[in-house]
Amino acid sequence: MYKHSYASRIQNHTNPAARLLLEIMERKQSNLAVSVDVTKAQDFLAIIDAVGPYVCMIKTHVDVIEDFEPSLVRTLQALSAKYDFCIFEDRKFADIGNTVALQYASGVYKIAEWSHLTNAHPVPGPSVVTGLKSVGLQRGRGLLLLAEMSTAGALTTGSYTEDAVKMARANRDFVVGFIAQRRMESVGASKTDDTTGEDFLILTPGVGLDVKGDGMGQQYRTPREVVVGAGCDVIIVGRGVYGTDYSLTAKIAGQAKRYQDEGWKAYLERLTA
Ligand code: S5P
Repeated sequence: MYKHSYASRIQNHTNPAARLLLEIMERKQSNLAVSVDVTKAQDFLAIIDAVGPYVCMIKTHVDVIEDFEPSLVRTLQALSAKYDFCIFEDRKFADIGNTVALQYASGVYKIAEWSHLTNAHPVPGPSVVTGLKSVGLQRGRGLLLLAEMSTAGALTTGSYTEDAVKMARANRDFVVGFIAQRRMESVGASKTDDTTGEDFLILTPGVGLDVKGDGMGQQYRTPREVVVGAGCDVIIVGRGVYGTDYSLTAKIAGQAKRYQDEGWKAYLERLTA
């Protein structure tokens, strides 16, 4: 059982984005990240305004927003300051180093300018980290590698996952952890997760309290299964929080509070088990 508290782990990280996330988690007593996957800027902002008090992080897919304008990012940053949450653009970079550096810094979205954390598929090998790091490190940004996915039949298993952990170990100033379904410290190591002396942030999607899947391959586990059973740090919840009617902001806020409570209760159970 991984028993280290979020507060005690801040000192294990030099990366400013990793430290900020752990500080916010402790301050707000929240290990909930809400993934806001909606296509209208107005809905996007209304959901963030509703869930803001309950989350440590907002995860975005900016490229699905149909009426995106650069001002939306400034509003998002203002909400991040108002409600005290980190921003994680779930870009899933997966190209050669030179291309991902351009995609991260430039284009319409200029992700590196506003997103504390982003992520990458390890599939191109270490050069994907080198490219992103050349843009993000100097700005105090952090990277998560997708070591495992939540979907049925995902190819992210065995030696692929092990190689993702190796890529992270070689870049600990920038790679702060993983998108994964369990802890990763013991992968490729002969010790248990909590005795390696390593500290990766484990952010875990595929979390839901009411349903087990979405009919398109997504697989859900409960916050307790993820945090106590698998030792993960942050639960990422999308549709389980905001449902299908985005105008029901009081209900959305209630769901966020429900997931915050469940996630934190599970964390306290893990610490004291
Ligand atoms: O393995 C993964 C990795 C990610 S980042 N499985 C996922 O579902 N995600 C993302 O988490 C996905 O892109 C989506 O934004 C979110 C899950 O949303 P939900 O509505 O199924 O909770």
